Amino acid sequence: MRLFIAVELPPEVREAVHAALDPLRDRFPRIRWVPAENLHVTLRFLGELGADRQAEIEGSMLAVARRWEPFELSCSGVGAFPSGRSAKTVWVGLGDPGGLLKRLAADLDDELAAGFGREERAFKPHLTVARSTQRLPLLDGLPPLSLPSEAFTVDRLTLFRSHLGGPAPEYESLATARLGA
Ligand code: 3AM
Repeated sequence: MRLFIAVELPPEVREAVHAALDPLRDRFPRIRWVPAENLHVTLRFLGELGADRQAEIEGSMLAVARRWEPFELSCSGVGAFPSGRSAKTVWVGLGDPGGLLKRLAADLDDELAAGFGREERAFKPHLTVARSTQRLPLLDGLPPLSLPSEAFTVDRLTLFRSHLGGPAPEYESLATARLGA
């Protein structure tokens, strides 16, 4: 199973982010835009693992979640990787003033290290919103976008299974762990 652990977004935030990107989507309709229902914050990609590892992952998620309390995040602008002029990935950044999301991802990484190794790449809080196979000037002359400004609450971790192969991946929620429970 192809697995990852993420923070889900409230449906109204997913829809608002998706709608805010309409002007950009109108300019570049042919790149792969992430459908609203797939928007999430990946905390840790686990990769292909046997179903026999699921209980261990859930145990780690619960151990971490118990040490935390719910906290707030908000959207903070649009960016692109590697750069706005020559982009393959477009993302919406997340305002995480206390660095809590980063610490949560690090806590999860520590908990998973013994069984699953460590994530080598630095954690950057974001929502991936579009992917392109070619590098394109996706953010050149960025049209005005009004991202949702209200904060939303991070109150659980979710283990997702990716089903690839369709026009967009399908993310199946396998388990959740509530922060502070
Ligand atoms: O939501 P984002 O885009 O941050 O890019 C994939 C996505 O992250 C990432 O896991 C999330 C759910 O699919 N992902 C896919 N393959 C990966 C890999 N080999 C990967 N992250 C790290 N290494």
